[in-house]
Amino acid sequence: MSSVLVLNGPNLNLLGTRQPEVYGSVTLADVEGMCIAHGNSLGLKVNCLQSNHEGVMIDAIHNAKGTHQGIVLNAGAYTHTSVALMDAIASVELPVVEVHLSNIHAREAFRHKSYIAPVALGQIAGFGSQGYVLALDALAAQFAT
Ligand code: DHK
Repeated sequence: MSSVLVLNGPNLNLLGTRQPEVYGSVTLADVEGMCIAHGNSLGLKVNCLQSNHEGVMIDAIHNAKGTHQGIVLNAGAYTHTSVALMDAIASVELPVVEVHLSNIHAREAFRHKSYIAPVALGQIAGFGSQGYVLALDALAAQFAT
């Protein structure tokens, strides 16, 4: 059975109460539960991690090599700043699907730039928590090829 890491970055622990008009009213626990259940339906084992710390996220990406076959990543604001996360993804050579709850391209200009996008399989943005489900579908399809 393939394993997928669902990795959420800074401030996503506050989902549900944080700017619900932007990020929706579902909590991180809801998102993670949805990912585990949808993963099950696809025959994927889903492990979830959230951290507010860039180094912890980098360690999690390194540790995913050999233990997971793909990553669903919402790097939060590190998306727009972190060369280190980009390098970590490039180093482990695992398929990564970049997810954003909001449509980052319809927001402030500084959110249009993603350091994750060049090293990701693809990007899903603007579909709220459904984006995580779509990302798991994309990885499952990738594993089947
Ligand atoms: C989440 C964040 O925390 C922001 O910093 C990003 C992303 C967008 C999201 O839409 O999920 O800019």
